[in-house]
Amino acid sequence: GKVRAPTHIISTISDDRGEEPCYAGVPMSSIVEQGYGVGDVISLLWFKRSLPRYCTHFIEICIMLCADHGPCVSGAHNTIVTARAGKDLVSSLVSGLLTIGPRFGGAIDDAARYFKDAYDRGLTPYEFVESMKKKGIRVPGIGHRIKRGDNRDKRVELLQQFARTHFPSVKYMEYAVQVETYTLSKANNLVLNVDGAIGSLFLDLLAGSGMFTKQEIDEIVEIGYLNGLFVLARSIGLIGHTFDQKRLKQPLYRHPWEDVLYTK
Ligand code: Q5B
Repeated sequence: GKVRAPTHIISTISDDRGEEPCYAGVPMSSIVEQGYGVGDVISLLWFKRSLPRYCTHFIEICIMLCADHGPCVSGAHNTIVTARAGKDLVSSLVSGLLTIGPRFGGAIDDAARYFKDAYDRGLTPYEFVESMKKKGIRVPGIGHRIKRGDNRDKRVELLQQFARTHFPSVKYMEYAVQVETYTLSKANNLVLNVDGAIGSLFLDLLAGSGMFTKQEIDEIVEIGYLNGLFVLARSIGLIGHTFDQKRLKQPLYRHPWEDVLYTK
């Protein structure tokens, strides 16, 4: 029989060999002619399937809501400083992206992991939060530098409204809200933040859409797909901040001495 030389790469998401590129088997002409959006393309390339419209719409809302949050957040600040140092677009973009992590924007996967584990094990919010405290771990998806119990994050409210209207079930989100109620009783800044809202709602999307097996959901949560939403979204804003600084011809940034505590 035929002997196939062993390949060095295995790829399952796209194919560029035919007349037109295909994403998860869907040809580019269908993507364009059938009016697919960026949420559909993410579904095909990340999840290898077409998801229902409410799911792709939710993905697009996440991308739009997280595209930027002003010049003062960690990522934008790094990008602005880098652009003002005369660096190119890619350098300015990645210097901002590199700040995304457990404290800033990159808590979505851990929020999903911890909320899922706590909910599936039937922990009360009290048991969950106090067990995290004992382990010395901050609850991912909870807490914000400027948002408060009396100044909620509008983005979180918008995501919740959309999901309550369109998702078959929002059990993980309702659990996250109960966790927030408990953490807010401890401190006013311990709100459910945008990472926690996306993390818990994506669990509801995965569990409620009927498009994923339990094993697939576990794998998605374990591998950690969801920080990708913030990375992708915030790239839009970081690119915008780079262009803004270049357009404004801003000079090299130097932090003022007065704002540094020099001490021995
Ligand atoms: N405490 C976000 O902290 C922040 C606690 C907590 C238990 C918690 C913190 C945190 C988990 C990670 C997370 C995503 C670092 C945030 C985002 C995107 C963004 C950003 C933007 C955008 C803020 C004061 C006291 C201390 C702490 C306790 C705080 N968080 N306890 N669980 N989660 N959250 N990140 O204000 O007794 O005094 O020692 O790590 O979900 O990144 O807009 O800026 O779109 O760009 O610096 O929205 O919450 O508070 O560190 O002074 O803590 O609260 O242990 O207690 P802060 P700290 P104590 S969304």
